[in-house]
Amino acid sequence: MVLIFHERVGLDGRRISPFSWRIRYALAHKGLDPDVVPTRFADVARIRALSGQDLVPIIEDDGYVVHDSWSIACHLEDRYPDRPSLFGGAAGRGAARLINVWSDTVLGRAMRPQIYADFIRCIDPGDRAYFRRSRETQLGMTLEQYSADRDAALPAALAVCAPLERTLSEQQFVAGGAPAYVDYIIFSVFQWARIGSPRDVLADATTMNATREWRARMVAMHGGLGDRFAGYPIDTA
Ligand SMILES: N[C@@H](CCC(=O)N[C@@H](CS)C(=O)NCC(=O)O)C(=O)O
Repeated sequence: MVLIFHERVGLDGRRISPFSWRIRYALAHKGLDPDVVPTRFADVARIRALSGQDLVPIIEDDGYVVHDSWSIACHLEDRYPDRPSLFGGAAGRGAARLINVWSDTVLGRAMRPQIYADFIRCIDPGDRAYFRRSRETQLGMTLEQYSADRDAALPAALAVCAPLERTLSEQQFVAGGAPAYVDYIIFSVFQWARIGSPRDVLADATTMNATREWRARMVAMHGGLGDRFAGYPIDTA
């Protein structure tokens, strides 16, 4: 078996993508140890030639190419059914689809202004101009303008997590007594925020105690996977 993981990297190999983080955790959950191809934004021609589109993560599994984190998770589940399950069956997969969409559209968007003005420094210096130009075109403003009101916006960003906090105050993991892909999806957004900014969005939130404790459990699992790579830059570049 030849398994290759094309993973987004930033400054000095930092792992900066929430989509890649959820696949990193899914691979660890399945006990799979792929060859990793660190992928910068500048590597888009290679990614396009490989997969016919521009985004990572991508998995090559014995030559079979899968892109999009949700499709990759489904592929891993179907291809390695004898290893620990990511979804816990068809109903679990269906519910995980909702969590995936919620994380990308509601949670991710709520967190983005919290970190974007800092996040640029986590990106490889050679990719920063592209990142700034592409995101500022999408947003219609500078990254700094987008994040300017983030302190005032934080309570609203955390309010979208109220159902998460309630769930985690009643059970250890989103999936119940043990973690599964739903945990990896949601955690990947908090991990992105954790690595992408020196400002901890959960630090002072008394309404987020269970989520903060869950995040610490998630960081520690799979041999401390959440701390395996460098976090927010301490350089001043
Ligand atoms: N729906 C995709 C989204 C992946 C995605 O948006 N990846 C971004 C962040 S690493 C990317 O590759 N962007 C390339 C670019 O902006 O040029 C998934 O779940 O994998």
